[in-house]
Amino acid sequence: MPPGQFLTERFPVLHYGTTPHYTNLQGWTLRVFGLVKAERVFHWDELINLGKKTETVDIHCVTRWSKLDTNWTGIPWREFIIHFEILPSATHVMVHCEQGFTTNVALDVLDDDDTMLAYLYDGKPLEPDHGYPMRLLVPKKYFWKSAKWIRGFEFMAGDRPGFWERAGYHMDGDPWQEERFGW
Ligand SMILES: Nc1nc2c(c(=O)[nH]1)N[C@H]1C(S)=C(S)[C@@H](COP(=O)(O)O)O[C@H]1N2
Ligand SMILES: [Mo]
Repeated sequence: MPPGQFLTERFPVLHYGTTPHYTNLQGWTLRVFGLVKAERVFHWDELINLGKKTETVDIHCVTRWSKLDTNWTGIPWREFIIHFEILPSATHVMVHCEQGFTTNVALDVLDDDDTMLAYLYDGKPLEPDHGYPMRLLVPKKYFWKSAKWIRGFEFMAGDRPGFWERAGYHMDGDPWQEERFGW
């Protein structure tokens, strides 16, 4: 366990704002923009056919709960990014979600085997509260970086704070280093 964390068996729900609900995924899109050679808009059916894997990982919330052996299925980040060209000047990504939530993640953090665009939990579609239809999963970082209800990735040159980072949380958020706050 990372320092300062306690174990929970539950799956707490934590977010700012309200839970979005979708009646269908017809109009759902995921937009890739910023420092890419050409902007892309992915539709649901297209996106989930880009690749698939299942992994079991531990998750750590900055409010000190950790949950072990959580099981997720999604599109591996590395299989996702081969479908567009990221410009060499890009170093970070701003993740954009429903209702304006954002979080910043470094490209070299995303470029790993354990990051994915997750859409199943324990083999079933995500619960609305946990990010249906799709969330980012970055298990190496505090769980606020695992943005729920994702709608876009903006590739950036340099880092910029997202929603919680502007509120004082750490830009990187490594639980093993206890990078909780930015000040
Ligand atoms: N869109 C969005 N994603 C979000 C948040 C949020 O407020 N909005 N909160 C983050 C925080 S602080 C945590 S701890 C996790 C909680 O995920 P869970 O509700 O599935 O446990 O979601 C993260 N993703
Ligand atoms: Mo959190």
